[in-house]
Amino acid sequence: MNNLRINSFSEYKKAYKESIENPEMFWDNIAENFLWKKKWNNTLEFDFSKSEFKWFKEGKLNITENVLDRHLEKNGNKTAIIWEPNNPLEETRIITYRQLHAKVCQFANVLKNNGIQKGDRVCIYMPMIPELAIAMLACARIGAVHSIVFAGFSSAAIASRINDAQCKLIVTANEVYRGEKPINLKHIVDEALKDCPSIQTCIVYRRELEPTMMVGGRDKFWIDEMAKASKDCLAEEMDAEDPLFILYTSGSTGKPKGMVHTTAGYMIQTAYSFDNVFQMQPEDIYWCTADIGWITGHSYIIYGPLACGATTVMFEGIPSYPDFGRFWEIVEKLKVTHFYTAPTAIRSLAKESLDYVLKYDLSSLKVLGSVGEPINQEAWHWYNDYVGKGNCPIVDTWWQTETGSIMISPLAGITSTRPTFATLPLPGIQLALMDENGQEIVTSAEKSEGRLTIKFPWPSMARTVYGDHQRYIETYFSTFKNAYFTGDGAYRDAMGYYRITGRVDDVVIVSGHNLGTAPIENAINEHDAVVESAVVGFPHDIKGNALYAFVILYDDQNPSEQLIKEIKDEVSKSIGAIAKPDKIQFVKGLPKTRSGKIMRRILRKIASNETDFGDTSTLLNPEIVQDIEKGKL
Ligand code: 6R9
Repeated sequence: MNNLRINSFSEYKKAYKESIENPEMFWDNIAENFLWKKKWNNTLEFDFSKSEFKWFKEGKLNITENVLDRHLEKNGNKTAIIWEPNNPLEETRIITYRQLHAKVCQFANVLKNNGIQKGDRVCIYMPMIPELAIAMLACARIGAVHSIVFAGFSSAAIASRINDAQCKLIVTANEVYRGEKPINLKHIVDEALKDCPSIQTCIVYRRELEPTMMVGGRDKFWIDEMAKASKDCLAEEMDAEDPLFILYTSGSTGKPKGMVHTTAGYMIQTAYSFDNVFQMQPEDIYWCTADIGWITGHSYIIYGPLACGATTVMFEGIPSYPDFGRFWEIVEKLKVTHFYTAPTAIRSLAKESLDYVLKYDLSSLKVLGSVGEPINQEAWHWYNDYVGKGNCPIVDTWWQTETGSIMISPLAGITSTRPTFATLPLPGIQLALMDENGQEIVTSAEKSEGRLTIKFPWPSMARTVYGDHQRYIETYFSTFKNAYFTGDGAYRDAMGYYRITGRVDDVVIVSGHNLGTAPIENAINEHDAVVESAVVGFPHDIKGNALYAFVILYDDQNPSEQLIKEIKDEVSKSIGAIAKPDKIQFVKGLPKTRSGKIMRRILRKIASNETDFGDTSTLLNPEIVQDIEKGKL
């Protein structure tokens, strides 16, 4: 997409200026680079007070024609996906654009043969195998809305997501290996489907050749269904604003929010940001280590790279298997040029022997990326020195499930970087730092600190919370007038560079995963011995943050190791192992405001070994603070 590419810092500044002065013209020019079935007639229509945003109104298109068909004539034989299995002894799979196109069309017909129509929701619960990409693109081909659930989530978490979106069909796999650990996804799905009346069909990809229990009338094997399906499938004509997918993200209260992304805006901005942030050349090999179950995988393993005709690596395994050199072994073997990972992965590898990195030839690398949480100094320097050998720009990309694509990031090789700073907004992104009174901070001091907001719409923003527009309004557009509130704190230096300091709400980022504390507390409270609990994050060397649970037991209960284990199991069962607290402290009470709200601010300080608790006089029970501190773990 040569018309989209920014090639120098002065071009960046020019593009940024134009995008602010005339956003519609700016995005129009970008949108011209794509394949439309019918052109849009109004670039942007929005109303902050109703939180309604519409981009490229009346435009008609299909995203799969843009990520697949469009490349066939010139680049049909180019590799679209390189798949690297969990087990290094298994073979790498290469899938060209033409092959991917054929498989996507074929699976689209499988979906149709099973009664799926435009607008129906399809749940995908799969390991990192090419069939996951095929299934998601097949949904998009026929206008079905995919809802991908990360294949580390529990049965209960799958069921609540399926029920929220009323999915009609689920695609899964039987047994898979993560490192040495076998995980039977089909069993987890079977358990979930006990409570999911909307599901009519379950399609099972056989990842391992072992017997799989199939439920008659409901379960079908991928291979059998594919054998019956044709490889031709016309792309459904979609409206620019038709939903493309739902992806759940944790909220600070209650159940996860199904963020709804629509077709045209999402496509255009993921492609535009991918193209400019990573600055790929046609022969380059790009690898993002995220899971497709998270937004990073959606936008920057699949849609963004494929829209740009890039070669994207998909990795099934984990960084520590068979040893801590796995990432670097793959970089050497596939000659990866662009490598995009999370600070938590960097920290976990940096604590192991340097030999794991030094052993491999990493000279193919040109650009390194970071995403998911603030990257600390040590991790930044380790990444820069040992992986990039001081030669690869690091793009620290800030964005969210809700933003759909990267909002703040250096452009590789163009924006000068500053360790731990995500640097500058991409063109089209109008940031503002707000103080606690909702006033924009406009100074250009060396350190202006505030809450990060976005004061003008952008094409890839999520349009609503599935089935609950009110929650969308309240969560994102009620804290500040006429601006989207990110939930993050940030500061800006005198050059205008942004550094994200972390969440200011009750979401904790553990190993790069967004976890709401409320659902974890609910899970803990499920245990019969528990009266009440409060969960907060605290800094952790590897995970970035870990979880600390303060738990009140009934009077007749005694703390024990067994009880700690049972409480952790409750959390695993209802959310997933990732949400298990590292520390559980039994307490007599929790610090509460007079209106009964737990003062998490104080608990966060205790968990982080801080001693200055600020003003505790507004508490209902100030004496409890000392008590908790004494028993701190
Ligand atoms: C893409 C993704 C969003 C939250 C976000 C922020 C944190 C993401 C970051 C970062 C500092 C970065 N975050 N990237 N913080 N620097 N480069 O991670 O989406 O899972 O929705 O998480 O992650 O706190 O608000 P999501």
